[in-house]
Amino acid sequence: MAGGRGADKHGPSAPGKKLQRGSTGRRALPSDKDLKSVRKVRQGDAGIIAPELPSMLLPMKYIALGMLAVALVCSWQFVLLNRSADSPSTMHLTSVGSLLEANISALAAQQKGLVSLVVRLSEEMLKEHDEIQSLRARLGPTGQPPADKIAELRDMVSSLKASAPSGPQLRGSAAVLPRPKPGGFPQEWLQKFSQQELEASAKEAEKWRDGVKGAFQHVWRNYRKRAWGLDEIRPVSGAEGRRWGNMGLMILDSLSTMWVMGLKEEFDEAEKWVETSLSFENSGFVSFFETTIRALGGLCSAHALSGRPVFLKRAQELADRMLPAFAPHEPAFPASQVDLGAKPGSESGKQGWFGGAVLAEVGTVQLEFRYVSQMTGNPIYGEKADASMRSIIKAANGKGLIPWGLSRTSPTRFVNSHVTMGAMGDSYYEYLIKTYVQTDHKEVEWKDVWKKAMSEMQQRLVRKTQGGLTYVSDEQNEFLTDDMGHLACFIGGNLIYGSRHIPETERDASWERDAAEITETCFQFYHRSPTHVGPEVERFIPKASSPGDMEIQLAHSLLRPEVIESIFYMLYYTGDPKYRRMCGEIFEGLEKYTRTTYGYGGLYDVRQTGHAHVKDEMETFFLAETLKYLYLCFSENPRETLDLEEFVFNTEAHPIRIFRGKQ
Ligand code: DMJ
Repeated sequence: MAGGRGADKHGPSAPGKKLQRGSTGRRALPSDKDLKSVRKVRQGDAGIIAPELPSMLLPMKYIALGMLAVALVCSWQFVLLNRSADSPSTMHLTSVGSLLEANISALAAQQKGLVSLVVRLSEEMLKEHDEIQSLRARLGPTGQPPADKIAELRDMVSSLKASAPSGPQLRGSAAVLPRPKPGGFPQEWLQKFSQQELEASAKEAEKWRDGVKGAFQHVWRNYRKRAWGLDEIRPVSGAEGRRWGNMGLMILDSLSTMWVMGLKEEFDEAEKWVETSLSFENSGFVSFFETTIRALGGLCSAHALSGRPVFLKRAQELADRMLPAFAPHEPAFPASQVDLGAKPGSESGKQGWFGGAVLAEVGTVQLEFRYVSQMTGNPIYGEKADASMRSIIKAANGKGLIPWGLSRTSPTRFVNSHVTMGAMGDSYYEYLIKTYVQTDHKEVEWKDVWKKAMSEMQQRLVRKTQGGLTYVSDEQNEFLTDDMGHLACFIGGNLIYGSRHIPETERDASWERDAAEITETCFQFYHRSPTHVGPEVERFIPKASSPGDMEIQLAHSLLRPEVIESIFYMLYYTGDPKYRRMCGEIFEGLEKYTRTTYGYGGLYDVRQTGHAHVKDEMETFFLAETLKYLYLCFSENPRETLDLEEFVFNTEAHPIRIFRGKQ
């Protein structure tokens, strides 16, 4: 618990106090609590309780010496008793004499035991004393660990971390994720907020964190009972939901959330299902994009988190079934739809509603396919994904911002002029920076394109209303629409994430400023809605002042994650308690207006508070993303639940391990 430190320092159990004189005038023996405190000094964070050590050392010394004195007296008494028991005169004593002899022997035996006990105790005390003294010597005169020692320790920890091999063979246990440690807030947080503020914020979030876990369990219970192995469950009727390829999409998309929430039993059961019942044979044609981010991403992540080989095996099988959908020529895009069960020789890919290629679809493949290559050692998956991305970048011809429609003919060209951070464009930009992170910041080409795109976005798409709302507009035929979709709200988080991952010398301070302002605007999607659930699209009125500067354009909600996602990144890096409160408000809105008998349903109109407005539809991303980001926001220190130096989220919030080199 975060509050533990303060209590140790000043509370009634302070070791210095306990070792004061007892009522008899002699020094009291250390109590259990005192001994625990001594142990704490040895095992815990020495810097925190170090100031109490000096007051403790003196009594410890006296006690130890006292013990030795008692031991000496006892030994002497023992020798005397033994002598009298062995004396020849006692051989001629009567039965009274024999009784006395027996008593003396018993007494001698007791004394013997007592002496060895005292000796053992004294030895223990002296050992403790020596250890405390050496600890004290290492702490130096201030009682605080020297800064260079701390730096040395940090280096040691990070080099150990870096050299720790990742991969299936070494990650077989369920203990890969560091569990939250009590009270350890990041230094960066502590520079802006006091320990007390951060503790109060974490405390406030406890009920929300338990609530979010409960929300997941509520859905899962019903899914297990009524729709186990199906792609979706309907949250109002409890019937089977939409079909996505008959592959238990709900299970695949929920694995990583269960792991992050520590739902081990549920995770184990899902693993068994993946091992014994998952089949891609009867999928028919499925969306290449959705299958990549939800199913393949879910399996890769389950493997990255748990290290259990079955997930990699099934991920590779799925990737193999998807490979034929990649065009063997320029542009090397995957088809929009893929038949996972296609028989050899039959058509496995086909186009969707849009004849060409959708930017977000063909530009959101790298994290998952590269992971399969890295873990299996077969480069083909990553190469296909990279080729698709390179076809886009080639068509961009040096531009950062690009329209979302591309031709599938060579040379690739753009077939519309709709530039957006929302639907159709979003995750292409997201994956540019994340691929750079996934390569442990080694492949700079992706980062350079991302940087270009972000500065062009700031110049062309980012605007501010008179009321002070910073938003990211779509651009069509070179005109701003002043619309911003919920999907585009991911960009706040992506901006701060990217700016924290690129070299400091390349950072633009305005990214972090815009990240905060855009996230604030996106929160207003929810805050200004009567249900506190945000709508799908808002329109901004640049010349209006608040609150007339934002109007709902599309009023429904699919319980999307992007706003919470950005709040999560802002909290992760800044620690500002206001972000937790934002998530708290959103979560309470979701609980109140979208919870149903069998799950959580989207809303037809976020302005209506009646239950008639709840849809009988629940996307699997609600479990994969919305609940996961909420849970992380409510964690005491999210980076101890999920460390972004070790993992990168795919666009479906599945953590994928950052690749640190060849296996
Ligand atoms: C998710 O499936 C992914 O985040 C994707 O990139 C787009 N949006 C949905 C959720 O809104």
